[in-house]
Amino acid sequence: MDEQDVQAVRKDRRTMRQLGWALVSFGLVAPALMACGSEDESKGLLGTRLVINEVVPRNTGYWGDESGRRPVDEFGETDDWIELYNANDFELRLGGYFLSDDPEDTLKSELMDGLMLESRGFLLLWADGQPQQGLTHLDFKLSSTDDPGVFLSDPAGTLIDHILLQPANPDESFARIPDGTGPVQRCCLGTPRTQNICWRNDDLDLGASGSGSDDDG
Ligand SMILES: [Ca+2]
Ligand SMILES: [Ca+2]
Repeated sequence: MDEQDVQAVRKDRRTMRQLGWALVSFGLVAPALMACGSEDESKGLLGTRLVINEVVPRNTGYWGDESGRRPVDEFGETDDWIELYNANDFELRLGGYFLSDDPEDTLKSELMDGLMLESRGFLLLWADGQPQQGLTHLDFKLSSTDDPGVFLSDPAGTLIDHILLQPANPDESFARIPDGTGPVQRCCLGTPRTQNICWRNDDLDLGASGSGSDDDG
């Protein structure tokens, strides 16, 4: 799909996107600043089997896994990341799908031909605004304070899934538990390219006594 085609899809699907965002907005009712481990109710709008499984909007490269793997891209950059999950029983071609951080411009970053996702597989995409770095690099960066969420649209431009974001601490994750179908939980650490597990303050040996006296209502 070339740039002209993308523009045509944008025009044709504007009404659909506006309808989709109206539905999304319905769930955007004054999200309070929650602690890690709390739940949101973001769900796929159309019951799609390709979903946004996890988002880390303030990645610093830390991961509690003992394997030594760190969530950094091929260039060693600690870019923010989005994990997709294919809940289908078959492999998916991801070329033509769209991701965005803007509910009013949901066709911001088109996934390119060549990106495949196996059945029950995870794919990590870097929200770094550096598409020149490869197929897994998106046209936008996430802002942990300004972006309302992450939005996934199918090749027809129809919004099929979203995860709403809230102001996040470093390395906090917004993750569906269980993978692919569950509600979104706010977790203390991400699980890049693996099954979502919600690390909570009590699970982590951070050498501190846990939450303080945040006046978040
Ligand atoms: Ca990068
Ligand atoms: Ca994960």
